[in-house]
Amino acid sequence: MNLQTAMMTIIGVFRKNAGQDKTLNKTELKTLLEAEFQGLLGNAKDKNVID
Ligand SMILES: [Ca+2]
Repeated sequence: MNLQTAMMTIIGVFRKNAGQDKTLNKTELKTLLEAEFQGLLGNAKDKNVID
């Protein structure tokens, strides 16, 4: 994956989670992180750390 493709992917994921207002609120960010970094966050002992 080249840098341009990577950027497009990041923007796509952002848009997918940002919704109509095109900004990520705390809840949307959390959803994004949980969806995209499942393996990483799955190891966290306390899920509230993400907050
Ligand atoms: Ca939003």
